[in-house]
Amino acid sequence: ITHDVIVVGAGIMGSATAWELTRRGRTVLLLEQFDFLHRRGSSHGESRIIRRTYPQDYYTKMMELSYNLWEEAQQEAGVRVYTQTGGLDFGRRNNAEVQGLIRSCEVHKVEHEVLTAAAAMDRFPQLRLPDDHVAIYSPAAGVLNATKAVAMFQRLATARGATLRDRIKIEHIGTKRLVDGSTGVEVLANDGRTVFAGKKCVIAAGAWSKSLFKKIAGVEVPVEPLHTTVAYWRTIGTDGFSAAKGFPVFINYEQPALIYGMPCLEFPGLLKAAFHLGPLCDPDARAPEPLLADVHKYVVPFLREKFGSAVRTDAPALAEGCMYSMTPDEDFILDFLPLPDQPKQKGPILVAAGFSGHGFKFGPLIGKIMADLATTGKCPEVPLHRFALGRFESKPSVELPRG
Ligand code: PYC
Repeated sequence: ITHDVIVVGAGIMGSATAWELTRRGRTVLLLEQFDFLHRRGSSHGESRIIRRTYPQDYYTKMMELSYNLWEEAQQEAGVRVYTQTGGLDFGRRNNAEVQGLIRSCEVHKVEHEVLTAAAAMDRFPQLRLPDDHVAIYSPAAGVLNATKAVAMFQRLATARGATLRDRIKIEHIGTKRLVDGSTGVEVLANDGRTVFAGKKCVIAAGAWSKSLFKKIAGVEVPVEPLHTTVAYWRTIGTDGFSAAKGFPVFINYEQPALIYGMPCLEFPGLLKAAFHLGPLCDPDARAPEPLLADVHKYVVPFLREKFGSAVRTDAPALAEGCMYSMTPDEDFILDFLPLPDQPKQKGPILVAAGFSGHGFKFGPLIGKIMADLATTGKCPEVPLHRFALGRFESKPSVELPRG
């Protein structure tokens, strides 16, 4: 059989893409290299932040669409994966990202309040902010339950007729002439025998994107796999950090990278706080354990400074490794993959990659964009030029006239 679309990778992006395609009546095969809902990639765990407060106004705009799609998926599935907690973004008043974020909220009419450091500490007495800081409170921010969300999209796609197969590692994806004369795809598994045929293929391979693109198209794409570490911390003698009491998800705009966190929600008394970077890694050889060097270097001082003795910082109560797929500009890659024989054409293979540690909240919107591209070749609702693969091509240097 020839599937309308073969989706490679059953993390949040691939699973949401499978759902969206089945909503449009397409036949879909969703392939996963490990077990469904495994913990070796970037889509597992209890929580991810959802928010519209972005310094880049295009993400703020895109998140309006994404919030609506999360709601549609939850309605259809009859489960809730979003918990509204409110969000607090803070940093130095003159920080360019903080300024951009406030502007972006104003332009896109995101409900928010800009608080002085004193007003923020009044509202959240657990927090200590220096005078030169501001905080932006946004009520619609919250937490997405990550693994549950991936399972939700897989269940929705299955209910609408998608075929799901796990433990299928891909060896190659090539083009194939279909009986109607169009160019389709052939996906070869690494057992060397199993072949799947499709009209289109969407690759949502997360941290495996770079090696897969190189293997199938010979293209070098700067999507670097990073090993990051999430950590939970014991709070002391107060439930003031609990989501139920109104403590928000938070992001501190800091150098060399954001520190972010979530209220006590998934585990009573445990606050999540983590550093938004990590060392380069090999996704196949990486040991799964947390790496605590960055946690001690960046997160512990943050907790001591911002929450004082209300959080125990000798060691995290719980920590887990995860991966990011970082692009140099931290913008996503949503595009057609150029093939060696047709470098300029929109071929049948599409890529969704480079989510750079902040993509989860866009899951159903990425599903819609990839479904639009796979079925119509364009996505009028979301300008995609920022997410083009071509932005990484080195520009020819201007040659000065001699003489
Ligand atoms: O969800 O945007 C986000 C985020 C920032 C840092 C970690 N997660």
